[in-house]
Amino acid sequence: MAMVRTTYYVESDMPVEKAAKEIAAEQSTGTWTTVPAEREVHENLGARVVSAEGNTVVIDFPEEIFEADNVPQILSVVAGNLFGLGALKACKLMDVDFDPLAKYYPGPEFGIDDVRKMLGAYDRPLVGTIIKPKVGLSPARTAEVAGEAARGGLDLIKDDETLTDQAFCPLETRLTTVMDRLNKIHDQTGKLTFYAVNVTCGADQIVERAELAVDLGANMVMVDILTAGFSAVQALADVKLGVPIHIHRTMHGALTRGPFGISMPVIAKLTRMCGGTNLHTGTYAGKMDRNVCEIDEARDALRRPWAGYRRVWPVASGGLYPQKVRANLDCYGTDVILQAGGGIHGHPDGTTAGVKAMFQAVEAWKAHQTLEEYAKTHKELAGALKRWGPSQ
Ligand code: RUB
Ligand code: CA
Repeated sequence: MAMVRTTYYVESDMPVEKAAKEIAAEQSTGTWTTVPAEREVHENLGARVVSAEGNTVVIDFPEEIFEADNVPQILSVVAGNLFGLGALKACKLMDVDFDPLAKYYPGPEFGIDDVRKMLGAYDRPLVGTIIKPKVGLSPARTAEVAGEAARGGLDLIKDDETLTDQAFCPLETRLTTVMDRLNKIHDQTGKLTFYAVNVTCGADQIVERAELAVDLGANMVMVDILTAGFSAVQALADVKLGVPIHIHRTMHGALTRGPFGISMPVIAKLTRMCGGTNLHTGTYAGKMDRNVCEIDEARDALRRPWAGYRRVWPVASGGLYPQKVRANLDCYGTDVILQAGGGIHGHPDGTTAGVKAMFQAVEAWKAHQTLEEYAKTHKELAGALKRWGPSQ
């Protein structure tokens, strides 16, 4: 019988072996006391404690306990009630080996290689931006900012996580206005720029909204995967939208930062299974909290060969600006999307200069030069250094 192996970090006043047994029971066939039919069902569906040492508990769940292509049900098993068990002081789902279930998932329609081909961008990281201010711009102003970014040679422009279809910037008008601008620039320069329009909404509407976006000319869509749910992305992958799906992880801190939760590598694996092409995985230097081991593992979960899926992009984002590029590229390498919002639009000479400064920081990294050296012949980078201080 194939097993889905899970690894938990556990803290409890009770011995770790006992805590492990309680988790295995609660999440499979048991409860706090024995019930008559338990013995009949335990044989086939009971979870087994593989090991319990220090704070690490490894539990195997039989494949049969899962409804294989139902992510909410899978999460209810491996990441459900256990977090509420009174005997546990900390409990974090660190890893899941989804191999027995992977074949039931569509995986991404587009991966790193497809996107590189579409952009004609090889041997370098991609550079993207989040339109800022994150909310409040009209469709026309959004398109202006997008146009300025595209003129700098940017690869990807995205909405922010809280912008969907509000009255001040309706999705349809925003999308068509932005794409109109980007298509004109594409015609003039030959350079494609993706626009990830945020189609996040309720389960009853998301497929329709994403299909409408594609019909209206979207070349990428974005979903807030944790607020919308993994199955929202799976539903989009199932209909084969024909465009890559950018995944924002807003709300992840509620799962990844505290004593109880789910680690980023697990979120990364599920995102890839469900069909995401880009996933925010954090920065090695930037404004958001980080757990370096989890970034490493999430990065690898997206890029390593796995289950025949396409390799997909980690996205470094959150407080990025040219001075933070080196630290991120040293750890991510070139198969990464570097994304800067304030670090591009806050450039003293504006958005186009901000994009150029980001690319110049990438070039400096490739050329093994300090930003200060490179800035001697690159004025946009010099402007960024003046604005945000010396290289780090
Ligand atoms: C970053 C931003 C994103 C963060 C979220 O803007 O808007 O929502 O990347 O964090 P800015 P994470 O570049 O102005 O800081 O990517 O870690 O989930
Ligand atoms: Ca944001």
